[in-house]
Amino acid sequence: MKKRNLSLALVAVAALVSTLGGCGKTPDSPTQSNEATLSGPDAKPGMVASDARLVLPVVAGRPGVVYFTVRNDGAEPVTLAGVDVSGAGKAEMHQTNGGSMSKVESLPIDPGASMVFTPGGLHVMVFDIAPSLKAGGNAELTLTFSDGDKLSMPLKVEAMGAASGGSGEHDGMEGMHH
Ligand SMILES: [Cu+2]
Repeated sequence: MKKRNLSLALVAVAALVSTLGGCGKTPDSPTQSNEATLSGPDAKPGMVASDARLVLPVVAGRPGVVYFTVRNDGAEPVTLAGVDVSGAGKAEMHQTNGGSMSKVESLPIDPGASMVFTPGGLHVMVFDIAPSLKAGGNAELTLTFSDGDKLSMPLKVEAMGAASGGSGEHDGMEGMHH
């Protein structure tokens, strides 16, 4: 399992290098310069994120919710310590448990593990959403890790109910455990 994930990571590195550099030289393993490429301020090495979407609230001014998947392809455990959505005042990680939800301050991710933020489970609650964020548009989701590294990705903006019919988990705030 570990070996397979390492292979995937190397494939990802090779793909990124060929995309960015086009130098025609694909190294067998990450070199110093590759690591520099991947460890920029907005690309934590070994972390892969996908499927990020922001579901807008039905009523303007209420919180929205972000779902995404993040995978640790690195060799070390990491801890997701915060989230940020461009155009929003505040974003918090939450965990839904049955009918209520609680705030998640930090989220450890083991090597090879994925964290899936999905309706009914982990999610990001987004407050003070700017009117400029409209269904069909795009924003940016930035993850901040406990070591200060960040990972940014495009965020699709959707209307409530567009994809799943809505989970209802953000219909009310009475279940919050703050
Ligand atoms: Cu929530």
